[in-house]
Amino acid sequence: MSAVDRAAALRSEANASVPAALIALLRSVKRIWVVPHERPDGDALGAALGLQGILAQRGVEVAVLCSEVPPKVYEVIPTLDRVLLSPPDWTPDAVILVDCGDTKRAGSVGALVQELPSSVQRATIDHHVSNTSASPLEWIDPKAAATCEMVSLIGVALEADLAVDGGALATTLATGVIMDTATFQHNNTTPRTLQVAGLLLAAGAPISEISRRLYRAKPYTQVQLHARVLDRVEQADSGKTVWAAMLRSDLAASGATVEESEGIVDTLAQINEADVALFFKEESASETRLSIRTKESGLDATAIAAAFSGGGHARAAGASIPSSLDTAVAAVLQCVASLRAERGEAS
Ligand SMILES: [Mn+2]
Repeated sequence: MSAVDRAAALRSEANASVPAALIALLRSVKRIWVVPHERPDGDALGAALGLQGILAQRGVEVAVLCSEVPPKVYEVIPTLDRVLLSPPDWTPDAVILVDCGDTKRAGSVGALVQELPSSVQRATIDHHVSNTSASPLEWIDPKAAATCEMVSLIGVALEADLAVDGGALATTLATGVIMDTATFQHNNTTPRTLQVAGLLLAAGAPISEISRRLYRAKPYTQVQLHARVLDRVEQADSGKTVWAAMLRSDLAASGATVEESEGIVDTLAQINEADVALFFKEESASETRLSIRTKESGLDATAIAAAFSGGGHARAAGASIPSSLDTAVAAVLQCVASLRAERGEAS
């Protein structure tokens, strides 16, 4: 089935899902700003640049404005270099926030948006359940796996050519879908997600290569850093808790950047015998960062984080602890042991 046929098969879903007022806005604008959230990820960038690619086909001038330089890993998006870090010299007809609900999440660009005249229309496209806005120009769909799934449906509703530029637009949109589903592994993946992904694949997105670059590619220094830290993995609570700590000296020794510690906690969380995984990062002599992962049957990660004024989700949470690494490790392990005892777990 061709991309055109696949788009046609999704058209009634797109027309039913995308609010008519949002489509009317996108059909009428001449110049807009599209703003992803601060510290943007692949979904926020893919949604913003994907919307740019779709609207460019209608002759709309679109500035994608971001508060930070996008991380290098997102160079998988062919048009990443079109992200602007400062506003253009024109006032837009409308501003669209993507992958976040309000301007506070858009960093320094959010402040610029607030300063725009009130005549500039505001719209939002987001899939976060915490977003409760009900304006017809704000399309919030918590059942969408990614904002890029939603922007793809906008492309279908506007009858855009998603196969344009040798698959560049499809690649941009697929990046967000693959990012937010961890390549269709998370339980947010729905039949519609796969239909959209099928459309993007048919339109030229190299799904396998995008996934490899996002999830299965690392610089040598990152592997060295992970090896050093994981070499010191320890067990507590008869193996049900596992933990490891990254020292400041590990960065110099491996030549890695602090961002390259990303993923260590996920490796710890893969250990079969444990239901709580803890990763400690020594930030300074008196500051330690804690990341927590727990399994479905295990403790609530937010209960551990809350004991140290942190937060997050039941399965993934974190906290910044104003103590030395050794003191923080001892306090957190003590806390986990107490929470286990409260649940009546045998020690
Ligand atoms: Mn997202």
